[in-house]
Amino acid sequence: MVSPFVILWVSYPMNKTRGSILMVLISLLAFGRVAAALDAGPAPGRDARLKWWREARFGMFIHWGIYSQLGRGEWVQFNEKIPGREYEKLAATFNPAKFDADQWVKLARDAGMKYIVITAKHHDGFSMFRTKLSPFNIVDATPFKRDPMAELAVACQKYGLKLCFYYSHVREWHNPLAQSFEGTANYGNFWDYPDESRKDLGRFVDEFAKPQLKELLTQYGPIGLIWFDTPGFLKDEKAGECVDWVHSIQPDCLVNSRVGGLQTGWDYASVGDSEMPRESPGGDWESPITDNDSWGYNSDPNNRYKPPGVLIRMLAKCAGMGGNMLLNVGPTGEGIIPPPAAQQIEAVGAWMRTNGESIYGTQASPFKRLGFGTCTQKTAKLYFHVFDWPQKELSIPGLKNKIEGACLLSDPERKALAVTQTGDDATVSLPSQAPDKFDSVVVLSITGPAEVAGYTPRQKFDGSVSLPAVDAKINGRTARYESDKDSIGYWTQARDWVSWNFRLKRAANFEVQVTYACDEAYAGSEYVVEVAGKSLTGRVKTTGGWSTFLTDTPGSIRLDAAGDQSLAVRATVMPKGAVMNLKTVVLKPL
Ligand code: H79
Repeated sequence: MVSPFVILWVSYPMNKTRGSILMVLISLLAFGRVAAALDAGPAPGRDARLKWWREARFGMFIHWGIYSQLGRGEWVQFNEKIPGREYEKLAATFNPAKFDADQWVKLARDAGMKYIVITAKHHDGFSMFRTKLSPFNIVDATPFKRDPMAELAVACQKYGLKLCFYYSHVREWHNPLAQSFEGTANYGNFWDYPDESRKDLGRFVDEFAKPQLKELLTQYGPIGLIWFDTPGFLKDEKAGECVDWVHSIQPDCLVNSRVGGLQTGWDYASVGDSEMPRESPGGDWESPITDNDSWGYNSDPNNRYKPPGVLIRMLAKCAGMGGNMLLNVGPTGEGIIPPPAAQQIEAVGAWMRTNGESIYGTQASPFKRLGFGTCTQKTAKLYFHVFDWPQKELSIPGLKNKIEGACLLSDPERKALAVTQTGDDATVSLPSQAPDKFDSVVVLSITGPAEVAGYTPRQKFDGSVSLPAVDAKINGRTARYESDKDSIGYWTQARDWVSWNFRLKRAANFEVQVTYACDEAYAGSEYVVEVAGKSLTGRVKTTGGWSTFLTDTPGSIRLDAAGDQSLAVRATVMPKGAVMNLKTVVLKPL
């Protein structure tokens, strides 16, 4: 799986002195089990339950609680070790006069989202709904006195969205029974409740979490899904009980994978927080992605909101990998969605009104990789999401189906675009201007289910050929593709070598550009690039580290024959224990 370390680092910029080891441990604890869990098999009723969710592809996540008043995220109590007595005072001042359920749900609806998932109770233990289980709740402990979940249920009904709840079933800082110690770290409330022997996660789940879930599942009509988080050391058996509990109260309510560790039985997988997988994790999956640097409201003026182009492309990429995007907003203590967030989401909505057909109810791309963007599909339709608009034509590599027609999704007349197909190579003529700055969708009608040949890199319109690590054939013992660095690493044996097949349209003189990284202690290997019976030699220099990539140009080469070619990179001399981390070989026409 993609290292959640990177994602956490991005999501939670923190003091570097806390160190990266901590981050790795956290990642393993929070998400390390998701990869294994993705293999959960079908269970009775699961397909039926998932029908709306598979169609939806896009939802809104809302992190809102009494912490929103402070503007330092939902972890503020833990980060600042605020004593419970002190933290409880935040309830007395919580009066979100500007909260308007209708407005929030309408914003989500206008953005093209089909469900909202709101924090019913986060780790701070404050219930944002009417509950008999604890007086520490929005109805009984605040001057606001209203139950926002009841109001959201009405609005969701009105706009046709599914209401769903985030519920922290394991980690809690208010209830003294909740889990603290998580093996290597303690993310519980150890400042108010230092005696670990008095904690009892099993009792917490049975006596508190389950009864609260029952309230959530009986007070607001049909609930789309329960979004569990941070299972920590919850026993598989207990996690299974939580799943069964939800299904026994509302059989159609979905449960995400973070209910527990390795166990099966949940309905779909949540990947890491703000994780954008590099390739499809397979199965039914969703990525929770926040629209800024935080989940709960962050008032820091340096807080960055993701621009619409980033959000639109993330949504298309999720859909292109067969998954959903759950886009988070953090409303303020006054109850408003921060205006920059609302504006970005409205812009995504404008794109969705034109291009929603290429997102809803689609399936993952049949192509392993497309240089210009991604692809989604429905029966007899392929939607190419073009992020980087090419000059004149779009080349589609390795499509075996007959193409019946092509058009731009944004064109109200659906004017036909010219298509040429030779063998499994297809090109679609494009207007010179991209219809959308971020993602223009080209629709192909095809016969039958999409059939795609193994990917062979093609010469681009500008005559260049790009051979990325991900498409290389790796011949040998230890060398392998590393997705986190998008390069070929572990090249520790001189006899290992890599090669690519590629297709040339026009003969030319090419400069050979090799992009690699090499740590100082390992520099000095000699490599050769072999193509069409010719070879060039280069020496590996240090780039400053294994993830710092530089481009080397060992020379130029003439390729005469158009057609299928093959290029290999080998090591001839390896004085230290490794060759390089090889990212790409590019042939640039001179
Ligand atoms: O609800 C959001 C997060 O609060 C929750 N999941 C998403 C959807 C989450 N809980 N735990 N984690 C994520 C991972 C733990 C991150 C931590 Fe930290 C890093 C805990 C301590 C260091 C972030 C930075 C929180 C406090 C400091």
